[in-house]
Amino acid sequence: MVKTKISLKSLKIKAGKEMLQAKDLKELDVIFKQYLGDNGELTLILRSLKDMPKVKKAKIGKEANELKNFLNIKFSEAAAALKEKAQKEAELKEWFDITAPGKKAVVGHLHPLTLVRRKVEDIFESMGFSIIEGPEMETEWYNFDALNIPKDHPARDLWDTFYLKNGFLLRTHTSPVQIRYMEKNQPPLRIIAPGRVFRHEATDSSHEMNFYQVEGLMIGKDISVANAKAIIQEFFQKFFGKSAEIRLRPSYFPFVEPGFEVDMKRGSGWMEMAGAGMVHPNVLKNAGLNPKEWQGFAFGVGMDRLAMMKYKIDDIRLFYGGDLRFLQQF
Ligand code: FA5
Repeated sequence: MVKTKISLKSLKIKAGKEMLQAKDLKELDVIFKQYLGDNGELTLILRSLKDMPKVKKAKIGKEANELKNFLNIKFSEAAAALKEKAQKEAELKEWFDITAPGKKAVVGHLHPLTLVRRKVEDIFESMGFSIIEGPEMETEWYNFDALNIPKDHPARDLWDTFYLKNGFLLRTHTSPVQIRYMEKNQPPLRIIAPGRVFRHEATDSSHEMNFYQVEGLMIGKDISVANAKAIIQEFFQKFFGKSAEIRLRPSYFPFVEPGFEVDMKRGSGWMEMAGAGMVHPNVLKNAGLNPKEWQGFAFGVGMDRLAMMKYKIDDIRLFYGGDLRFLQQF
């Protein structure tokens, strides 16, 4: 008994010393096996327990198992330390060419439609307009009824959209924001509402089913068509430069009276850029305002069309294709 006890004690010291001397994981593994491998010194002691008398077996068994746990812990600590040491040495050894050119960080940039939106916002802010946002998922009331487009009105076909299972729809224009804003804010007021809109329609080079508009609304006691024309013209000239040529063409929108379309000269022809008009009395009423007291104008500009004209892009679908060859030009 005394002998085994001594040998357990000296085994502990010896194993501890050897472990510390191991220069790498390979050496450590050899030492581990020497004690705890199949025929390791401690393994042999543990295996011999079964032949010992009961009392001795209990005592030595306890101590030998404690030593086994102790050595296992020490081995894994030593292995972790050696691993860390090896890693540090490898890092130091790694050759570093200080003359090599640095890696260029890839810097992203804004999408052309974002650039346009920011410019539009800057211009209108400089003219005293506030920037308001409305939801893309709308109710039929705000997108149609409140804008003087009741259920069976043929104009609903012009703004056909995607109806959602939850009873909402995807807004076809930014005009619902007019109502939402007037409900909560007393005139005089001037706002723009930029945002994403959706249409259930076939796409072509100038039409998308998902695009961006910016709504404008100015209400006061005596706001007239002359104000509308002046603001719209000022905006186009600030956005495109003094040479920008626009025309107002009579048109029909149920939520304005009179209504017109704003076209911009492109080459030998014209491109439709916006709808506009004097806010219809029914729209004012639907938003809780007295049309005898208040009047004003509204407009809705296609922001994709602004970007197309500004950057001379002939196909609207390029904005949504995600083609980096196109996007990296901005
Ligand atoms: C409207 O959406 C009206 N809400 C505009 C308005 C507001 C009129 C306030 C009067 C008062 P319209 O459907 O014409 O109107 O669209 C307005 C502008 O959005 C168009 O002039 C055009 O520039 C752009 N646009 C319309 N449809 C598309 C489309 N499918 N793809 C890209 N741009 C479009």
